Amino acid sequence: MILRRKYLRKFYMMRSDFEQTLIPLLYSALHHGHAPSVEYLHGKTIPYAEQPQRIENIRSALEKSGLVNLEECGDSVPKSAILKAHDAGMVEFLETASDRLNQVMHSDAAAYRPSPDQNYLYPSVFPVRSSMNRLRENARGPHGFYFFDTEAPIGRETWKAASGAASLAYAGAELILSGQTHVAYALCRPPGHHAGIDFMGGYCYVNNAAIAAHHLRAAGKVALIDIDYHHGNGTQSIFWEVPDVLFISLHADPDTDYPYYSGYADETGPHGTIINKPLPPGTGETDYLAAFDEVTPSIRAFEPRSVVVSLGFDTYQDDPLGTFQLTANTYHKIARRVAAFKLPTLLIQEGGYAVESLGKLAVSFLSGFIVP
Ligand code: SP5
Ligand code: ZN
Repeated sequence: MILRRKYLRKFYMMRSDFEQTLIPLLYSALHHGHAPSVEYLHGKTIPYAEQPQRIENIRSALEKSGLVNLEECGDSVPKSAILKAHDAGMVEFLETASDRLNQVMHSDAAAYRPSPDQNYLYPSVFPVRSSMNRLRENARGPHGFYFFDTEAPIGRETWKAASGAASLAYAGAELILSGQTHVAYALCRPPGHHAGIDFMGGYCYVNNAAIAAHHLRAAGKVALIDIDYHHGNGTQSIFWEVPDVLFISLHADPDTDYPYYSGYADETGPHGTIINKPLPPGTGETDYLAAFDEVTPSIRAFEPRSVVVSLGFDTYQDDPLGTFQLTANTYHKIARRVAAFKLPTLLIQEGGYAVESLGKLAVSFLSGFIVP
């Protein structure tokens, strides 16, 4: 982590244990290298919703708000930290796929005429169930062995961006472990919560929140609260059997919403440390906060030593992907509830696609951590 000294001094100035003047905002410019232009929907290509401007809008609004100290970080996450969350074969595939892009895409060139701006590999053949599990030895080609959908295309800079995002999450965990701050916000992009032990998809490659939570386990039990609109299927897979991480997810009912195949209330894990709260399409503030308040006693009973929030803004009323009806002020109310745990808290950026509104939503959320 590259931490500039002049900033370090500033956020040491805390008024008390759980009040501090400025919240570290961890940012890396590496995300710009990853910018697919399209995704598929029902046979059409549509603009890729997960675009770089999302992060820049959040960053500039937070900087203007005066709530944060911007910390620029490099690509510094140890490989061992990534491998706590992910299968080594998947990480190797991702790390090398960017470099092998020409070779990998060229193998399909006979079937189409690649255009010069076609710089992203979209896997589109996925192994299903037990009858298709022999691709592993041949997973270096343009297949979807490590993917569950077409929404995580790989470009030349994708690995660097994903590793850069994981570095922010890891650096945030370090800040908290060292006691330098009680709240930190990692401006991760690409997002991570759909990336599981050995699968990628849904705009996600490396599970930033999971890497941070694994690191924070060094200080005791961790509660990982996922408030993105979509079920954090990747995070759930990573912590399914981990008894000292409580995974709580509030999300759109998988009966009607992506990722469809997980996130039902009966998925509780072998240790009862998975809590899924599927909510109906169109859920508004009152019902959302009531659902949050319902899981609060379980979080307290778990007695975590730190909290990780998978912070998606796709629950916002104007989000183009979601159906929920949360307002900007709802995020302040959610944050007040999280802050009320009075635990060291790491915020990890996940989704949110109402690009022009993201800044005000992030400011509203962070303001919930500032004591008036
Ligand atoms: C990190 C994250 O939020 N990933 C989300 C990936 C969601 N992909 C959804 C694809 C289905 C889109 N359905 C569009 C419905 C528009 N009303
Ligand atoms: Zn989402």
